[in-house]
Amino acid sequence: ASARPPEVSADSNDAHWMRRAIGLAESVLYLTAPNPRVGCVIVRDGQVLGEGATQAVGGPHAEVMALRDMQARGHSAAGATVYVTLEPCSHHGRTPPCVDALIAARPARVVVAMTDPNPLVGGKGLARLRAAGIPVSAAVCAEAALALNPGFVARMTRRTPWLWLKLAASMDGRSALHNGASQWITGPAARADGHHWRARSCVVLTGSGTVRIDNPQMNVRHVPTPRQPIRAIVDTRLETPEDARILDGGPVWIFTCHDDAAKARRLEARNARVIVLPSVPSRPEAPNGNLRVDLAAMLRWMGEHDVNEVHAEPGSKLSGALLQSGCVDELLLYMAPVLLGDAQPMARLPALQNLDDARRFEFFEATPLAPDLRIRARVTQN
Ligand code: AOF
Ligand code: ZN
Repeated sequence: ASARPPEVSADSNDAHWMRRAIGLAESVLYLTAPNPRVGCVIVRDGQVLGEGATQAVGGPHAEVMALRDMQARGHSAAGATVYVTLEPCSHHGRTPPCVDALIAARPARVVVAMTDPNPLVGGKGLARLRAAGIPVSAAVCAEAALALNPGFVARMTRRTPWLWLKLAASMDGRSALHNGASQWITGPAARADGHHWRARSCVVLTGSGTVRIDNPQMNVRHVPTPRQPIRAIVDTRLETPEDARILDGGPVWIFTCHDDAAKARRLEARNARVIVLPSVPSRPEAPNGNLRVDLAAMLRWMGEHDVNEVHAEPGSKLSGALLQSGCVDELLLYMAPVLLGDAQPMARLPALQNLDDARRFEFFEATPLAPDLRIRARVTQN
């Protein structure tokens, strides 16, 4: 047999097995919050000895699941390579350090996709493996691994969650009729897809206007999920009705600037938690006008309360405010093949004097969800 250059074949195998580990992490997309989704595969001579993914918070990490799977199949890690999508943890959190379990199992090598942005780990896991004499390779499929956990990385590095803004609009960027009539603009496929994004999030966020007009539940329905996200409402004047359907079941966070203890007590009797935050002018260009909740302060509060991913589904006013205050990381734009004419804009933003002041995005994905289209756009400038 002709010998292939060993480093080339090793590299392509590494990417192959890491992609399998990423697939395992994707299988727990709805489960692990606030922990990151991590996958792990243990391989020897092209054979999978064991594999696993992170369990619900407080449960075992991916490496421990894979080692248990390996032992249950009657294998040991001698001579094997461990592929893991995130650097193994080196700290005592809710569970003991995965590096200890790996060092005890003594694989020939460990390959990771990315280091753990958690400052409690941050390279220490890799250093401990190397110090124990186990060779480590890093940065295999790093971009795909990062995409598994944008919110965990955001919370660890900038202390605020990752925020998706979902907008459903006509081709002319309109969301509802001027008379406020709320109707489904997009079809069932787009609606089900929206529930997938809710399911992966820690928090589903909307505004009190939407709660009062549409009376939505904002929970996950059209996809099976082991966990419901927390629902949250931006409610500047604390106007959420006590009989709103969103308050049925599960915790709801209400962010307000209106410190009304009696109303707060009535809402708290309905499972809500009322969080009073500072206010800012609702229109930065007209600072003496109305006030609204400081949305950046809300995101900092969420970051302190273990929120990785926020899925925002607000009306046009809060959509505009989130965009204007630089809170949006990505748009999920569901576009229906319809023109609505003079209706509500999908996001209410002030008129521009200068095109240089326009908000700019980068389209990076367009998916047909017949009859609609899902466009993903990254914010390039806040
Ligand atoms: C891993 N493998 O599968 C995950 C890791 O409180 P604990 O013990 O569950 O620790 C949570 C931290 O562990 C989390 O913040 C992150 O740094 C890391 N997650 N590490 O080795 C895994 N999910
Ligand atoms: Zn761990």
